[in-house]
Amino acid sequence: MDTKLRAILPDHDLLKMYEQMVLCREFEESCAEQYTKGHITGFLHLYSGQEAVAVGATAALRKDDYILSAYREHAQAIVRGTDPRRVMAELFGKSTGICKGKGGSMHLFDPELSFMGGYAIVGGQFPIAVGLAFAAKFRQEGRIAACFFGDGAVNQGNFHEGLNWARVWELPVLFFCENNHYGIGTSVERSSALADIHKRTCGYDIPSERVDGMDVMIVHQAVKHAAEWVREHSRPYLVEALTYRFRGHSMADPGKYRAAAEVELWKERDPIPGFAGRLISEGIVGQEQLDAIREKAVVTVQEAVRFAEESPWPEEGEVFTDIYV
Ligand SMILES: Cc1ncc(C[n+]2csc(CCOP(=O)(O)OP(=O)(O)O)c2C)c(N)n1
Ligand SMILES: [Mg+2]
Repeated sequence: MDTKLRAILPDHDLLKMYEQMVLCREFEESCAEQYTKGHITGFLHLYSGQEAVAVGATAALRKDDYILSAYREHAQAIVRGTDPRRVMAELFGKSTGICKGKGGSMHLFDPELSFMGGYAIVGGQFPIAVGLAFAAKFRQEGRIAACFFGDGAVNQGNFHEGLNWARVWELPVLFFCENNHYGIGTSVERSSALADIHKRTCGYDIPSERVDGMDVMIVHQAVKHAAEWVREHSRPYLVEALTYRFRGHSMADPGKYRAAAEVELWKERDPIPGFAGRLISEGIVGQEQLDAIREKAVVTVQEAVRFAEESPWPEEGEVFTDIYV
């Protein structure tokens, strides 16, 4: 991108995006440690490598826009504003968790912040996003539903039904594909007849584009434009961001299906040092300030872990509350 950062956003916003990416990375790496210690159990899918996507996109949305995601969603919740302590406590299964410890890693939910989950069923978020957008349109609220999903979700019937109804009913849904090139161990090329995911919307007359998901500013600008378009026209739009997860699918995945050289190549495009380099070279910040931002993130995550450790387990009587029976 040739344009100077300051021409796009004020320093404060640029630094905030850097801060959020660093916080997400620290949070996820700490989760990995807590998992190996046995403090986090069950499935754990980490976001390291994909930070530019959640951060760039969320910053381009309105505060009351709905956000939905899949099960790799700690970063999306934290960037939206959920207290990292309550996210970590949720992962630990503690009563202070954002879902009282009953949802766990894959089912974060924070309706006060319009963060509507957290879905472990691949593609489970599509019909819900479409329904939320329908409600928003019906109530004339002017907000949109931003629906994050992986490349692995686009061969689900839900994806196609969602696109179809969003277009037929002219609903304000921003479909946002985080194409990290793999659904568990299967590459997009092996699972999709048309690997250019953004092109798949042509069957539903929905505009779309593909962007570099390792560049927070590119993601931000694309989503800003897309979200404005969705709001203005009350019509769906799809953005596909090309990204990469640095870790395995989940903590249980040794990742044997990817060549080490491929992973290394993508790590060279790590969105965090890449953005740091630009902030420095454009005179927006110095190395000392960047170090201080990292230090602050480390402390925030340490506090989140301590909070989770010290929090009580849910009471036995809680077993039957907040559930469908
Ligand atoms: C309906 C359904 N089918 C299969 C699974 C098993 N499964 C869990 S994750 C996953 C891959 C999804 O990949 P992608 O959408 O690309 O997300 P990523 O893990 O790359 O973030 C599959 C098939 C599931 N959870 N739900
Ligand atoms: Mg994927």
